[in-house]
Amino acid sequence: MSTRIGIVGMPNAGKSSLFNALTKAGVEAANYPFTTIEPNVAVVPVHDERLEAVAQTVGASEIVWDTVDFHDIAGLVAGAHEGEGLGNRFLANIRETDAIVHVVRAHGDENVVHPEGSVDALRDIETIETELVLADLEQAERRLERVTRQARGGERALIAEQAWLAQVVAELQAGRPARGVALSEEAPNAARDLGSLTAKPVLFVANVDEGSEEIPAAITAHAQAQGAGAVAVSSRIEAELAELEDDDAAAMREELGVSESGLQRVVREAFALLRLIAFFTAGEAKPAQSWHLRQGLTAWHAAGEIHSDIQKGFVRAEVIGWRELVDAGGYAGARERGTLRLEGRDYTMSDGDVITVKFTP
Ligand SMILES: Nc1nc2c(ncn2[C@@H]2O[C@H](COP(=O)(O)OP(=O)(O)O)[C@@H](O)[C@H]2O)c(=O)[nH]1
Ligand SMILES: [Mg+2]
Repeated sequence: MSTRIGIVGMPNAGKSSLFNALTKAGVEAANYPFTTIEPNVAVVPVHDERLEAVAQTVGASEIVWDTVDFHDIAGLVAGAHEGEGLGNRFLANIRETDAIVHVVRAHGDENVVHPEGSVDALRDIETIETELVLADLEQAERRLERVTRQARGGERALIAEQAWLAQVVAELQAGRPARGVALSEEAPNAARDLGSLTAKPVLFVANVDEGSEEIPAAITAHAQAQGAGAVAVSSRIEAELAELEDDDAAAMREELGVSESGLQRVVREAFALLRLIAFFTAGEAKPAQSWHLRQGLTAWHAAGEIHSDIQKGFVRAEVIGWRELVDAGGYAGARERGTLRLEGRDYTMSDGDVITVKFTP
């Protein structure tokens, strides 16, 4: 399943500009496997040079990139948890995402109105975080009430969940995010069932002045204190660059002193945050494809990413690192060299593995 990321931030922070740049990147890239795009969902292919090398080596018919869905979530203002503005709908939208990108205004363009009248990154971050905490608190209190009632029956898992929820409520009441409360071993699904917003990984995107790539120190410090990531981009420039042809965009980047695509940086940092590794499938005259998987998962999980039938019928997997495959000039060469390995379902996947799953249909 593709990874889902919600973009949040104050009004006018630059969310939609970032989103438009992402959308444009998605539409322009060849071979992206989804055809229906909701107006506030950008499907962004995750470019990976390793797959290009693999595809060429094995003579693949085409390349199909794995994608990330970015959701532009409008309407987060102070009071959103009480349903101000589009509040509640917006909150329901981010509950379903895997991670949050928090866009923070850090550029000083006076032509862009700030809802609070001045640019202050930390104040803005705290406004948004407070809304998320309050929304979670409401949800956690409601769930605690319900689970407390259910736990009267004496079931151990429910008693454990009740205790865990009480801790979460206390943490949120103190104004702190839910991710600070350790998961409960006796109630392993409690966190998933609560679906708290403040337990999701966060990437701060500092929307900086054109030509700058520096993350303001206050944002770096705040991100570090939370175990969150941070990158700097200029949303407006990225949106403008996305309108240009590749060559023109590269030339303009050079002129501005902006190195790599800010969008690629956002995608890469988001993936690092989610601890995802990439793996590939590729064969002669077939599409070469990239996929993503949580670090530490197995060949069996990888099979499930590709297709549930392939996972169900899993027999064994042929696995090789992308570099070895390229060095050997293809599968036949790799077999001769003995670098193509047979692995069982419990094999832990590595970043850059190329896998062929043998399965019984
Ligand atoms: N100077 C400058 N203006 C920006 C930048 N990013 C966004 N803006 C402008 O700020 C305004 C609000 O941006 P938008 O992306 O719609 O914000 P949203 O409300 O968070 O979706 C628009 O007029 C944008 O053109 C930026 O990096 N630099
Ligand atoms: Mg917007």
